Amino acid sequence: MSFQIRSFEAYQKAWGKSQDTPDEFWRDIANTFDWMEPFSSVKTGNFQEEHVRWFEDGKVNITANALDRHLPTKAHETAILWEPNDPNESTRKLSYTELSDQTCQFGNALKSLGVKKGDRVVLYMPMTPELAIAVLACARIGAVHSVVFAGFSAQALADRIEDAQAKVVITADEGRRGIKTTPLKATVDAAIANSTFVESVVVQKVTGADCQMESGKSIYWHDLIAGHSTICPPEPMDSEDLLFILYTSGSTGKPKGVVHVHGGYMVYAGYTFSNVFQYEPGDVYWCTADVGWITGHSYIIYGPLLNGATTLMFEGIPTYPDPGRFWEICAKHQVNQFYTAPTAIRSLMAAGTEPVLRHDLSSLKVLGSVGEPINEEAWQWYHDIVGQKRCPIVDTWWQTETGGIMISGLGGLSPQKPAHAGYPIPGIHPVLLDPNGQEIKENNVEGLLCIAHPWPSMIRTTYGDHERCRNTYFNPFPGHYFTGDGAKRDEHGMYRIIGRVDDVINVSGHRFGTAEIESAINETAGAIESAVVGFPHDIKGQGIHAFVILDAKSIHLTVDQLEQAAQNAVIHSIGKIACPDRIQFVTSLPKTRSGKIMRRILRKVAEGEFESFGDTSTLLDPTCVDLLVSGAKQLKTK
Ligand code: 7RM
Repeated sequence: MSFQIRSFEAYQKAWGKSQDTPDEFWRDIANTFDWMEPFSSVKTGNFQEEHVRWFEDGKVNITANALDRHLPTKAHETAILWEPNDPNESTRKLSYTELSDQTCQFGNALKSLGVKKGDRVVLYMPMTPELAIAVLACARIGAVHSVVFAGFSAQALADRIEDAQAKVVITADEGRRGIKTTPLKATVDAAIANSTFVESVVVQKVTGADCQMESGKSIYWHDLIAGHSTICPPEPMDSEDLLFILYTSGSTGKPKGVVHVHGGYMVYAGYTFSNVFQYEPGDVYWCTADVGWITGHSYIIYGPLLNGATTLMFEGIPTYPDPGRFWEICAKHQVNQFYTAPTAIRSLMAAGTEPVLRHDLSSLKVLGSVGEPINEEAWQWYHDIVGQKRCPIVDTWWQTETGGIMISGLGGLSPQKPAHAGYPIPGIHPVLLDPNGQEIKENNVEGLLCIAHPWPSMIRTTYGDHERCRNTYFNPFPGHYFTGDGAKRDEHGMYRIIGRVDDVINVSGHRFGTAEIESAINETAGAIESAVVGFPHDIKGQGIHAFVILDAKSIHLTVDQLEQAAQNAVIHSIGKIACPDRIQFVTSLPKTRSGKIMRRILRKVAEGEFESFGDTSTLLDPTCVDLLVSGAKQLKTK
């Protein structure tokens, strides 16, 4: 791509240009893509206005850029390389022609179900090529995809389907991860039992397990596509038309539907993929995320395909059949860029170096990290053992809301420092603010990480509730986008992300709001009130510690029964991934006279920090702290 930066000096120049003449900077990059009609302005509006629009009046379809554009030169090159859960099953390869044909065919099939431009389609699928095909097919016909991670419960799926008012749900009979199978179709059935919106359910056969296929509503993928043409012209979309909704947790209330659009998202995902990973033609790139998260959207599907890359998709888990699986796949497919999460690195680190060293990893050129701060020990292991001290690490900081990587080194070009995400991507202007909104100009001081100017793939709205979007991201510090993260900048201008400053817990790189988990726990019979905090966890980054107050009627139950009930409540309303690691039953919570829970105290207790609680004079009942401490000391940890 003509926008690929090739030296650190060129990066500095590009960043400078992006600040001096931002419209010119983004116009040139946007014009490397195919537009059906040119845009009349690069950017309209700013953070203080209701809306920011990019590439207004331009007509575009992201799939025309991710597929059609490559057909003249890459028709037979591999677009998607798929590695199944079971290493003895065969790999699948889809060339750009095959991916394009199957996308078009499935697009036509969706149209036959009545899906029209602007309709929402929910995808609840395992990591198969069909998931990528379904995503692209929605975009192709102008439908809005909303992928829901296949580990979420029926309740969580139902909430998302209802919020998006989805017309069609696409799923599979079962998902396979390691030795486990999950009944996806049955979960969808439970989720849509009371839905008034869902008209059809499309089911990919993965394991061949029997599923209930109610006639007139459910149809198998292979039956649905039969007879449909592989020609489906890309729907001309306004640059600002919705591409997808992806739900993510915040500090309050239900998960928010983060909205991204065709034009700006395309430009930024394409630009960042090329530059951060320094992808070169012929390389094999692998991101181990699930498409159910933003990382999978931007850096398994869209970013790589926009660049005509070969993107590897893996159905399974890092530890099946053994903890050498990632490295076996890297060697088997000669992976050049490998992108994973610190939690995976830490868990594989625990398996020792032998599973890594028994594979030939000489093809690797760039290693990436995403999802949470990477601790120095994990960084060093990744660098020394996986990368053999040869490969640069790009520690990529970004969010569902940002659409693409915001702060990161560019593979092999930028100076690197363990645990530091590094420098901003051209076009991105990070600032650190104090709680009063004053900019912190000194170095090595922690501040609230904000972004000073709009960028093309910024969140457009939270679906169905623009007010919530304004209040969460743009109103806290007028004129800025507020990230919810704390960060420090060193004397060289490199950023180190410290972590969330709000009530969001990051478990294995997955975000959960404490409020969301608390309301799940409060559904438990006998639970009166609860408070949830994160604590440092060796593998997961953060674990979940729940403090729960029970009513007197629950006293006949054993602690194990009560604990099980509370955990089941969370599994039921969110999914296993949000299950608390520890549940501590308490008789009271540390509240101020105004009734606010002092979470600072709970965090200290959960961290095993049993002294120096600071000022507790505003507590209604200061003796509550001693009880919390003695309870925590007795708690058996799992
Ligand atoms: C891409 C993604 C976003 C939150 C974000 C941070 C944390 C992500 C890093 C990181 C330190 C990183 N989207 N985070 N990447 N913290 N260094 N490289 O993860 O919406 O699911 O989460 O994740 O707290 O606000 S996300």
